[in-house]
Amino acid sequence: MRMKTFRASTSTAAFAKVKAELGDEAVILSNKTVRENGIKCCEIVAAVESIPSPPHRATRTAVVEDALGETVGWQREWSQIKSQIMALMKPQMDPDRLSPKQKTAMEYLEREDVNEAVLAKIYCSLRENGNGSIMEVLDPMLRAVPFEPSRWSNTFHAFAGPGGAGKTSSLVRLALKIKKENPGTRLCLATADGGRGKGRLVLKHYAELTGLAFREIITRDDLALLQEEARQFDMILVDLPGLPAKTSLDQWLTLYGMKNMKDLSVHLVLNPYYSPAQFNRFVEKYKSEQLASVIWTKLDEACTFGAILNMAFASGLPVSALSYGPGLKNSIRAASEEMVWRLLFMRTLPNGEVQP
Ligand SMILES: Nc1nc2c(ncn2[C@@H]2O[C@H](COP(=O)(O)OP(=O)(O)OP(=O)(O)O)[C@@H](O)[C@H]2O)c(=O)[nH]1
Ligand SMILES: [Mg+2]
Repeated sequence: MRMKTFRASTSTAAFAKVKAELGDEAVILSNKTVRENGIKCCEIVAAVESIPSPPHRATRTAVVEDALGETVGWQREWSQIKSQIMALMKPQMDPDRLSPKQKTAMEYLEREDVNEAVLAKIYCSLRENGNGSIMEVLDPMLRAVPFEPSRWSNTFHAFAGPGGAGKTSSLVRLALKIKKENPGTRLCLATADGGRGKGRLVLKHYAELTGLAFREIITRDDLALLQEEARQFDMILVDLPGLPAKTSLDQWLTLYGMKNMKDLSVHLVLNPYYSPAQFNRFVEKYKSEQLASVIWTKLDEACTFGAILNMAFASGLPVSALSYGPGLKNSIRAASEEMVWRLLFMRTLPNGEVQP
């Protein structure tokens, strides 16, 4: 067995070093916060049975064969099965069997990039409902739980999502909004994004400016300390980093001791204009029992909004907030279902502006 100690400014960075040097088979023996030249950092002791052998197949054909042979075969199979089901369904989905109004609504949703799985579900429900309105069918498919302290009982709220999605901005905007609307709310802003200076500084800056508490989570020790103080706060908003390519949300939560925290809701921050393949990837990467809502950002930069319905259908999660501008002021709203339907059917942002 080979054992080695790794140090880095955050758990994520230290864990990345472990993976790079010892591979996926490495066993973590300890993970703690230590001081190096007076600065807090993360120290991981990891061990591996044997040193992983480097990849040896180097020709282009070999690389392609390896890739086709080993990558998550079941995922590929599943997506093939899904597309076959859709292909079988499509001829059954005869638009002429719908009322003219229903047909127009379906065509509209298709233009808005609502995907085939959702369209098939809507079609089947419309057929079952006879001449019912499309809203009767759509209503149960989408929920909103506004991001307001009274609507969320957990103390810890982590903001997760792809790099640059708008996690830090949404967190700060929602904190400022809550502070303004309910000045008595005891808020704490926490960053687990220590490796990326900017997000941490933004959070610290706004916490200082508005007199909110600010905490830094570098390892699970810091989280444990914050849990001890949690009773002082009504809400602790935690800014997470964009996760490394091969790390899932659950793996990251486990690393930081957040996996089984009962008092934690994770909100997934997304933009509506990622490709369908990326959305599928995100559903896999971020699926977690603690995932509680989706926050949609950069709505002002999108030209279709079907992704919001697609995601609601794929994940079953409610929408909690909508962000629609680059500035801090008047650029986020706690979500309501009406706001989402206005986006989807009228391309109207929550501030009333209509997208071209
Ligand atoms: N137009 C527009 N820009 C936004 C919106 N929300 C965030 N941004 C911008 O998007 C950029 C990235 O936002 P961040 O909040 O730093 O994103 P992040 O997810 O925290 O990024 P990382 O921590 O680096 O992964 C910033 O320039 C924000 O101003 C929005 O609703 N509309
Ligand atoms: Mg950030």
